[in-house]
Amino acid sequence: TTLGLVTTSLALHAPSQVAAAVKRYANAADYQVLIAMIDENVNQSLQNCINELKSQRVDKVIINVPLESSDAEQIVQENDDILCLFLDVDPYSAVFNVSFNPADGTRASVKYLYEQGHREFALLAGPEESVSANLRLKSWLDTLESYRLKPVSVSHGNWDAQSGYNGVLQLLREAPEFSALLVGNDQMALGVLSALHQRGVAVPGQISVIGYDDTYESAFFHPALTTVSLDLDLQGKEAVARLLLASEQDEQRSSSILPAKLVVRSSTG
Ligand code: NPF
Repeated sequence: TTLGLVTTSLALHAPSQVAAAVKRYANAADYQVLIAMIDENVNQSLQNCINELKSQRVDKVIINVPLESSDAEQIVQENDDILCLFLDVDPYSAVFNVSFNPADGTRASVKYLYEQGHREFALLAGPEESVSANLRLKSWLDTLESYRLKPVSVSHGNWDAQSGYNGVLQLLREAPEFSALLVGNDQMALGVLSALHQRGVAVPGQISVIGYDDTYESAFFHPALTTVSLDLDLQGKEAVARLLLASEQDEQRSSSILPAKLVVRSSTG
């Protein structure tokens, strides 16, 4: 009757949207949700969160914390009294997970910009310790390479708007020769749009910007953000459904990879 959710900071739009969906779908199935939020991805504190949930008699938990496959496998091994489903691991890892295809939306973004005539790409990825940020970055690089292109610059933010704001200003200072900017999530893209506006750089006239996530607010940015749309509500729904169906038998733990697709709005041209 009670599900656990361990999540990274709910100050971040994407995880908060997933948490809202998990709660809604769990409640609809007559389950309560206990949320444990951790700020840093330290294995110890993840284990503390799991222990906290166990002490409240939770025996199924959704973990939306970035984990390398080996770390996720270790968590599973060390917690055989609680069933874990992961949301931020490599989709092809062996653990029970519901995650997004990291390649389809990123490929579509690069292809779209290439066909619009762009050849000078800058990349502003999410944090280096994030699994999903790295998978998105790798796919951007692979796709650029398939067009025989190398990015003019690669840098990292920490997912929040301030880091996007600072990140693009640094790009403009250090390697300003780009006409297209791919950003690791929409919240950083919000900061990017703000900084470019302040510097009088036209979007998309001088620089085209593509975000990632398509959170609820992204269509209301100015200009409305072109982005890779993840159905975060569906991720929450699938996670709850699969966790409730799964028993301790392995056969019922089927993972699922959800599609991501490019949504073209007004920040690209
Ligand atoms: C994250 C994770 C933490 C903070 C921001 C984002 N983001 O903006 O995308 O990535 C994704 C996960 O990879 C994805 O599976 C999903 O859980 C989403 C909420 O967070």
